[in-house]
Amino acid sequence: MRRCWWHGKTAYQIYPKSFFDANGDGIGDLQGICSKLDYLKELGVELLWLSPVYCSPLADQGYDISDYYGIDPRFGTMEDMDRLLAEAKARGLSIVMDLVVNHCSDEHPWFQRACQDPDGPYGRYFYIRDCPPDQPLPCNWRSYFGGPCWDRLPGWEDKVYLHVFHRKQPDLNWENPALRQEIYQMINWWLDKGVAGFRIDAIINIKKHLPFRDFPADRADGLCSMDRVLEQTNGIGRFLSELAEQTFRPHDAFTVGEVFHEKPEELPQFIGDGGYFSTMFDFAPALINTSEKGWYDRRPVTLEQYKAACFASQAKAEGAGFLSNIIENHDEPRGVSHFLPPKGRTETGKKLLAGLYFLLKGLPFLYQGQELGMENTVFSSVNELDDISSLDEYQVALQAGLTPADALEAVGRFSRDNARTPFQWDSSPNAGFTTGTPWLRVNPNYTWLNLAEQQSRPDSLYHFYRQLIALRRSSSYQETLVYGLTEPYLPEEKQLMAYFRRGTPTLLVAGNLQSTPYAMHLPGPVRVILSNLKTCTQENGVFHLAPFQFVVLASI
Ligand code: TEU
Ligand code: CA
Repeated sequence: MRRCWWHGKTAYQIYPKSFFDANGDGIGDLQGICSKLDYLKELGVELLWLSPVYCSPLADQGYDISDYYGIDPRFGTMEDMDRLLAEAKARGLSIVMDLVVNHCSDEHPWFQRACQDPDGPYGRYFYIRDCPPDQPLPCNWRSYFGGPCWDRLPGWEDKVYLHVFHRKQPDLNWENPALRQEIYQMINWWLDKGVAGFRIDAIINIKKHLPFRDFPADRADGLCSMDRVLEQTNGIGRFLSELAEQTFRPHDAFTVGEVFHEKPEELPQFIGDGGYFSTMFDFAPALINTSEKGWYDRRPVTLEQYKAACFASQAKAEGAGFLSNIIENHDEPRGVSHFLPPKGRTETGKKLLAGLYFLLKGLPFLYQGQELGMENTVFSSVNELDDISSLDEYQVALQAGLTPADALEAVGRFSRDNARTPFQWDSSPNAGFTTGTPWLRVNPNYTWLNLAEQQSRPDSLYHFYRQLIALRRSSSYQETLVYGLTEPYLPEEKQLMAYFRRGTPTLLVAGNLQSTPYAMHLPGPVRVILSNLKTCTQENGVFHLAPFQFVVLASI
């Protein structure tokens, strides 16, 4: 594998709306991020991915862009952005922007012009079809946020436009070379400005299955999941290689694709040497136990399943490319609430999960608040849900026959809002996030779960993450932890998740997945490099792992 400047770094996702509010309007902003750069530097992360801060009606929290060249006033100004870039650079931090080019906002001038003149040049920026009200829609695909992915084109009774996400997110027509050039120009403008690269949103959707046609319905609504459609869609490579050639490659930009459902044999084309992207997220753990029926039908995840998913991905990526590892992001429940069994939801268990995912091969990403072990919040009413996806899933659950209370409980476990509650800085009102009223209710546990508390306590999860990040950067272990092969150790042991990272020296990463002790046979004499517990007991070739104990061992 060709070595790249970003391989040894740790990445951190900022969800600007919920990070830090500098002006007291209840919404996090760019000045807020700027004021916390020293904090991030101290944590040790070096690549900062910002969820969208472009001009947007915020129907999908910024993933609906109305001006790609502008900063939304709620987040700040272009001067704030320039300052952030400069201040980050001065600290050796790289800014990675979110690139949302499968769709834009229905308030983008392109779409407004398309509505005025569907047959004109901007009409061809979108997918617009003739469809009188008494005719079936061009196809029966279900939007990711529920309902058909076609809506009436504003101002036209007999025309519809495609939106695979929300109706306020019309899909851009990548078949149109003029649209593609417009996008490349915009990307190069940002790269020339000094951003290090992009996290690329929902990119697998840019190639449509054409001509539009129905797929077998998979729910009573007569619609078909986009996942099924994508499985049968081919030919995205042409767009992605052109995109990389005209933008990323000449800038040596860092790119991480949000790619669900790539075809397995395509991995080297996506992230191998000379691939479309630098890396892409490994969503295998996030997809465990997902159900075609909806969130209400999802069973809890076990750590044993988590282990199997991680090992399968490590094997798949070896020799093919460098994946990015996460336990959560702004679309997922909090990792500690989702992956840990109830008995493991302690600081010890949180450190176990942290260590197990962080030391896998690949680029580790932290999502804001993960370093504190921020947890899912409690929704006491459907009115507390802000996220459009959660509101749709609530309706799906009701339609499946759940009581309102059960529907709320089910949706609450997976709601994207779990990750979007404000960052918990300290125990002052609103967790120190804002002096105003936060746009989304702060998790009430901030009184004890907050950064200030953890900074003051050397054995906190926050300091454990700092150790992990420092370990991966250290001169002694970086080569092993970044490039060493991952080789599962005793994989058939249900209670254990352990793997070697092969190198000089080879390290053994091991965790007890259950609430009972576990005696792990050692491959040879070892010393402890890192542990989530003070006491480490080994005798006669056996390491006695306490419940949820996590260790990193090196041979002696
Ligand atoms: O997500 C793409 C995506 O597939 C998810 O929306 C997923 O289906 C959903 O989260 C399930 O609840 C990206 C962004 O990460 C997400 O925040 C946006 O809403 C979406 O694209 C549209 O831009
Ligand atoms: Ca603000």
